[in-house]
Amino acid sequence: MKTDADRIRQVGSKFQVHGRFLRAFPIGRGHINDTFAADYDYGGRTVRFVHQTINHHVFPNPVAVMENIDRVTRHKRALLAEREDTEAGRKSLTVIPKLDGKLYYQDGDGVYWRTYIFIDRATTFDTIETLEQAETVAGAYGRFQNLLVDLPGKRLHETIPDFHHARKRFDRLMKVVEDDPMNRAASVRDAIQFVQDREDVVDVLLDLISKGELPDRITHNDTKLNNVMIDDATGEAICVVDLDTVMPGSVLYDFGDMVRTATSPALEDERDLSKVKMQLPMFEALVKGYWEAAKDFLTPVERDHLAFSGKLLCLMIGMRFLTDHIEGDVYFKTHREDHNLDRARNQFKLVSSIEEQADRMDSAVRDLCV
Ligand code: GN1
Ligand code: MG
Repeated sequence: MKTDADRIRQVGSKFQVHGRFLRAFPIGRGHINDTFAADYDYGGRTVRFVHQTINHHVFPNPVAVMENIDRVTRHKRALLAEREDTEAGRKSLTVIPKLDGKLYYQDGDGVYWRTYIFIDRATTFDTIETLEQAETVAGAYGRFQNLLVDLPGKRLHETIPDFHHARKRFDRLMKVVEDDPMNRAASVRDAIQFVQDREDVVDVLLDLISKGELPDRITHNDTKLNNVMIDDATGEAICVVDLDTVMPGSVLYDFGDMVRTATSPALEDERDLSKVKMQLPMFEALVKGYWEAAKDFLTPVERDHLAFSGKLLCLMIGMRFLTDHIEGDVYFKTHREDHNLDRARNQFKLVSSIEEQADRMDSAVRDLCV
């Protein structure tokens, strides 16, 4: 059987990586793609690259994914170059093309791969530790959105159509409950009920979008805490990564996902729900960091829904985990029995915690966003 190293060596040889392959090892904790770092000897100096799959069951059009990423990262590097930023190479992902210039490689098993320059001397965090981190991360995503406000050219591809369409996510859950292919619905009635009790939440932003009151922008759409690389030396956010879902959307989906992943002290799959809570000081730090970076383009309607967006995103991702549990764990990678169910219950606990503090969150936004 082929080892990871053999497989990665073979993948690496297809890209414009010209050193001698030394070693490869898995990195990253994503639920969708497989990610490896690989070292190459460039005449006595070790250079590290990232080779990563693009899950084409999740992203039906990997070519479109890479086109989006290429446009966005080029735009970002051009702006950094304009500012004569000497760290430009670490502040943006850099796509390394295949030998023939294509942005991806499809191997003999049909798996799509892409290659990036590895960003060194930086770390990502899975759980929040300090208020400074929350502020830094929110600032990084705010600046990322700001940078894309005037991306020239045609609209970006929608790499996963209706990705944050909460109504469709809700309806899909109800459909899966009805079909119940694994006979799991009966054992999770309480979780299903939790969602049904909050059906009104799913249409709030969609209604604003259809009335033209919420702008269509370019957003990251996966603004987890651990998709921002923090510089080891300075503690500053150096680079926003995981650009697969960069596409048109509402900035509120991005802010909400920050609230989801950066205000709870526990991991997304923590089973001890007493540890799962929305910490108001972390929320305030997110608002501060985000407002500073986004105030120039944010509309009043966007600002007024910042607190709400946290609740929506926790509910929406929770619905997706629950759907996947009932369907038989076909979408998110799982590493233990009932993993998706644990994740769903965790997210619903966060929804409840947000509901308890909704007024305080709204007044924090009013106080800080001036
Ligand atoms: C997935 O693979 P990862 O961890 O980057 C998912 C996100 C979810 C997240 C939950 C394309 O992202 O939408 O919020 O898991 N990405 C996709 O942790 O579905
Ligand atoms: Mg992702």
